[in-house]
Amino acid sequence: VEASIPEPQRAAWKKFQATPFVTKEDFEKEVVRHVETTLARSMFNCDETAAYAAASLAFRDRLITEWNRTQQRQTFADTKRVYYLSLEFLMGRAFDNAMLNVGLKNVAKEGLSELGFRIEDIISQEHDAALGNGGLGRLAACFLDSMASLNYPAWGYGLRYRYGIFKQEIVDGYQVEVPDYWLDFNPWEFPRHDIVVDIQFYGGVRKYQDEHGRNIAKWEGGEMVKAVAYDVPIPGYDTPSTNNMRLWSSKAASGEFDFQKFNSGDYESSVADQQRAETISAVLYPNDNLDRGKELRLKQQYFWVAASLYDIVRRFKKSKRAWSEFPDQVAIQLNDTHPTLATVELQRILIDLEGLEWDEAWTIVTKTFGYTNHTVLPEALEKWSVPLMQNLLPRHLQIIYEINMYFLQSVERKFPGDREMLGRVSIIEESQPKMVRMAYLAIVGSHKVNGVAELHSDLIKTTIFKDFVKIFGPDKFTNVTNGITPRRWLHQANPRLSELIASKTGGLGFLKDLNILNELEKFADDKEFKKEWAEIKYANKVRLAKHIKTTTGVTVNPSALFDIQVKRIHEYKRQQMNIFGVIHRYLTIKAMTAEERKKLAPRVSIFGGKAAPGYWMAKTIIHLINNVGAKVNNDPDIGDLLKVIFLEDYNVSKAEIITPASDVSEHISTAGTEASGTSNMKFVLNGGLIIGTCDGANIEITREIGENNIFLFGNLAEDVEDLRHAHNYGSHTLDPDLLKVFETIKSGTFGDAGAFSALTSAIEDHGDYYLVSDDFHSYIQTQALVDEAYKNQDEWITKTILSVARMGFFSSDRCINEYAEMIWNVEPLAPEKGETDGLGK
Ligand code: CR1
Repeated sequence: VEASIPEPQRAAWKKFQATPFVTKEDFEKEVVRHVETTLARSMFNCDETAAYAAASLAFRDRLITEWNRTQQRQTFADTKRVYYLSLEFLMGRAFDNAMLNVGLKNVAKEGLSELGFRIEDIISQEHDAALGNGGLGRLAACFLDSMASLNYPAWGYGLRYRYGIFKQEIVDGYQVEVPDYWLDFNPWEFPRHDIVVDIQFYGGVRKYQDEHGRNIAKWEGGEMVKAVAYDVPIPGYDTPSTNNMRLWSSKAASGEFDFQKFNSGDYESSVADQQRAETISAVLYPNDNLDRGKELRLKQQYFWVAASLYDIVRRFKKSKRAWSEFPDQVAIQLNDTHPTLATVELQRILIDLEGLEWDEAWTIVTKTFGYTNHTVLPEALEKWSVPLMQNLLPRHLQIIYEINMYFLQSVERKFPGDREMLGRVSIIEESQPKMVRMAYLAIVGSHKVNGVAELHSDLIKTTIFKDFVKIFGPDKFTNVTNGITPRRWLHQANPRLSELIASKTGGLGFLKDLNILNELEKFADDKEFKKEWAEIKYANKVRLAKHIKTTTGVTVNPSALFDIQVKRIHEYKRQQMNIFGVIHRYLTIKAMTAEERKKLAPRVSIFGGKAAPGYWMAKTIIHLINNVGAKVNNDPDIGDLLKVIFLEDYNVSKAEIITPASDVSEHISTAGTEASGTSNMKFVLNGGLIIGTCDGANIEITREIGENNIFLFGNLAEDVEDLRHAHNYGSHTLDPDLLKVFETIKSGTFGDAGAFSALTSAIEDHGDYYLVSDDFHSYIQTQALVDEAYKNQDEWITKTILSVARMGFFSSDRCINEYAEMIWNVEPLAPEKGETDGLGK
């Protein structure tokens, strides 16, 4: 490409190429330029919002320059790229992250200060990019950070929702949802109005034979919508590599049809068409671990998958390689089943548009894709109704049937005569209406399937995908335990702790190789170090206490034990068990003498998390937490001994304040239900202990940090089925302490007793599916152990230091290297030597 440009022209471009700023002066110059030109303001009307905008734009320009270089380098090297397809990217704020990753936070801090601003105030101007629900979306964000930091040539592909996850308000104890219109001003995205893809829906399939007698299928008619690309640069930490997250936005295809309508005076319906098109990328579905099967969701999925594949295929075709080399150039990871249609779409492109034979095409497809499963919960496993798909994507449904036919033929060959097996593993469920089982399609269309923690990966092999292990063999199934990026979840969220660790481990190297934390073990008994360690935790608790005061009006004592459970509200995560435990504690304190009360460790129970708008039970849990808080926090008998806080609108930027402030955090899902959990890792990495069940990544955390440093309780996954059976078919006696809690609720102590009857009757009358009663005693006892342990602060601090020292395994860098080696077969592409000149340090 470069050779085609004449030398003098090339020289001119080189001479005037954009140079990323490095010095404070250049940064300030850029900020002022953006204030005065981009924003058309001046020093006289530059408020904090404008300063944030200008400073971010200065960084965006810088990132885009590096982005361009990275893309050129990758194109030139022509090596394999990874494409991470995710309907959710829960990025949070970008500004602080960008400053830290390029190593210019101090430069920006001083520069802003000279211009009259405090950097903290500017950082807090930013609206979270909240394009996700919970762990699955945040995992995708951590992965992007790691892929860039490790110099992998990798792109994220997602949807540019106009509304991210709703904002939660608490009104009279109830959750109220408010739309999150976040695009008013977003300096981090880069619209690519020249990158537009036509996406087709509905219509029909015409089959005919061409002049060579080949059978041709053509998808015709229907509706067209345009997908417009928006690029968000993803800076790596301490490397110039800057990857891309491409988000698609839907727009009406203003084809002839619309103009005709418009000209014939049918203005309204041409506007309606436009709105219908824009609806596709309008809103993130606010469900976590729940599938609702709505047509618009399927439209979102195909729209995003088709645009992304068009882009990927176009890039591949530029290289003029043979199709058989596609899997050597492209690895596509399916983040859950949401993008599974991509396997079908690639098959369609290859056979219908590129003229490949079925088998040749399907070999390419399966070599290209990998599928990550994130849940075993039946209500979260995606299924699409056949009639719905027939209508929206008629050609894809045909291809799915054909994939299924060939697949079932291969099963039949392997297990002759096993008709039940065929029925069980069929991609099409023979129900009324018939359903397409997306997880099965994803397995058949991929070369690797992975779970996200060891227990979870074992469970999928022995339960929901058992038959597929028999069919494909065990090697197709693997585990990649989740991880988190230490850049955001240690360095950014807890700068003082990061600094202290750096001072003892020879600098910030641990942010790139988290195993270096191991060196902290030798300070676990170092008096001076422990003092500083404890001071930092205290300061973080003070910061959270201030946040609690300003947002709820409640004063909490920063010396009390902070017990935190923040995550989506879900029955399987068992916030209800936590609040029942809090009520039990309240009753216990009430029954104590003044002398007994003196011996008690004061506690603050902190909750946070959103309930899906249609999840009534989860909303009831929020209501109960708030009503218990209202009662307990105002009971003069109780004072500082117990406070109950519900933090409104839990999101990524609030997590950055909350996570460093825990003494104990709760990860108490029914064993076998939480695939991994990732906040458990964040809390431990920030010097908090865990109370948790033997579930998800808690098990591996225990293995790494040692069982003396974690409070485990409850029944094991292997016993859950029998317990549930006993509830339904045996005699079901409930825990007596739990029954006392229920009596108190029913007596109206926490307001209208009827409001909470669903919570108690789920346990008393409906089989207690999540084993709250079975685990309650063990939970309460373990909480008492927590109280005891906390009294010995010296030992407690040692435990937290040892835990942090042993958390190296949970870096998302380790995960990404595992994916790269076991699933993607890609190598990092390190920047050339001179390229690092642009870096801040
Ligand atoms: C799981 O519930 C896990 C994340 C990321 C969630 C959680 O335990 O940490 O995925 N699953 O792997 C999910 O959202 C749709 O499934």
